[in-house]
Amino acid sequence: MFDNLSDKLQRIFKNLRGEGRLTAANMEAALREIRVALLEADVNFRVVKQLIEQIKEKAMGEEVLSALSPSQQVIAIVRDELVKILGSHESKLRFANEPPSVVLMVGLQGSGKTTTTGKLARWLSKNGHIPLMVSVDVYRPAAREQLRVIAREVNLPIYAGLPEETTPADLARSARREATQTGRDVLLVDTAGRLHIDDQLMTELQQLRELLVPVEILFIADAMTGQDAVKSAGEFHKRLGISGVILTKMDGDARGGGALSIRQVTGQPLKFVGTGEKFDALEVFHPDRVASRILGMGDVLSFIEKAEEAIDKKQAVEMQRKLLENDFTLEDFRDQIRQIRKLGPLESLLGMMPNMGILKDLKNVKIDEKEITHVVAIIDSMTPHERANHMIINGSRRRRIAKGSGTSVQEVNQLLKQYSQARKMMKSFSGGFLGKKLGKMKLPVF
Ligand SMILES: Nc1nc2c(ncn2[C@@H]2O[C@H](COP(=O)(O)OP(=O)(O)OP(=O)(O)O)[C@@H](O)[C@H]2O)c(=O)[nH]1
Ligand SMILES: [Mg+2]
Repeated sequence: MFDNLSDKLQRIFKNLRGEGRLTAANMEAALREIRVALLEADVNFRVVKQLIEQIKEKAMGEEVLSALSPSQQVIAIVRDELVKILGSHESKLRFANEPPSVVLMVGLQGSGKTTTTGKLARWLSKNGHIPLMVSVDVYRPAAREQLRVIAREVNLPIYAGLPEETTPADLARSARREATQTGRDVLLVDTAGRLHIDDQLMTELQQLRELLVPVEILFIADAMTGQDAVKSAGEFHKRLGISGVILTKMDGDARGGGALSIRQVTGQPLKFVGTGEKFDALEVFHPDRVASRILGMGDVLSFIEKAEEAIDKKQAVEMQRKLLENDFTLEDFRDQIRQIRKLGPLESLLGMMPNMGILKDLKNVKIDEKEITHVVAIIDSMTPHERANHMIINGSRRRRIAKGSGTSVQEVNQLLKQYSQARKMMKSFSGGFLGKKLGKMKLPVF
């Protein structure tokens, strides 16, 4: 997501870098390009207009008279304004004082309500909550079964309903009772979707709202429908009063304009984004990090957070230190290879890394399990001394290591090459990474 926008903005900033100082003329040209880039990213035109006006006002005003270079100034201003339209703070999920907190999942057909209910239940349970799910979609025979299957997959409970419970209200009421009796603190209510916003759907949702008094009414929108998602969020808000939005299928929306327009157009915050079909593909929406990601500054924070989920905190801090200090030995390389398997799809990690531009070629690298086993065996066959200092591994040591690990000298050579490249890459992360070309790399990690 945001790939094109990010590329374009970086190019604009690069051009500004050559300018000695900001003038009305070069600023005007840059603003024109920024405007086009935003519109091409499918950002709502009113949002673009406002954004450009604000950037202009700031850039032309006294705030420009600082020690920063023109491109730094513009980046800072654009970033601030982006954060403003995205919402200055992340919008946390709200909880009721008296459990269970009821969360109503609403939206058009196929937007991802049921899938996101499963993802959110998983996210809640990972964050110290005890959720219960219920589907009140009584219209499509397979709908409730779908949530049952999902509940089994994420290994979390669902209220399945009794045969005589045939209306959404019946099911919702019983589910809430069950949540109270079994000490579940959040009840996620998956509702039926419609092709269009119609009165019947709205009446049903209004009834559920009155019955359940939900603490959150989350509008689930398909990001791939672009401005339509923004528009229907606005309509739902008018008629039902939503408290937040979850944009799904961000993995399929390269432009990302919906995410950039939701808050401004609907007045409601984007709380999460769905980034894949798997149940862990749900991310809290952090406006500041997303703004940084769009501007190509990477998203080291999201990366660390993701790493922390898989690796323990202490290790993550250590890894971060090593990344920054370039103190990255073969032993770390091996540990990282082991851990990377826990981190999930490489692509989603790479998207969060700084300077994605350079790393783009790596997007298609797949982790080969067999290769990992070999790499681990090779490193295990080294002496501690060798692991700490790869420079001493000469020809005879390489032969010994190959023999010891049941691999070949070529494989040992290849591994050492990969390791050196990884080190180089670490260095490029830790500072002065701009402009360094990494070239083609074939790595089992990163
Ligand atoms: N790639 C991708 N697919 C998603 C994401 N979220 C949902 N999907 C897919 O979108 C399709 C529809 O999802 P559902 O959860 O059934 O949508 P729904 O809103 O419950 O649909 P109805 O109940 O028919 O209104 C499924 O194939 C999901 O796997 C996402 O973040 N990324
Ligand atoms: Mg559904």
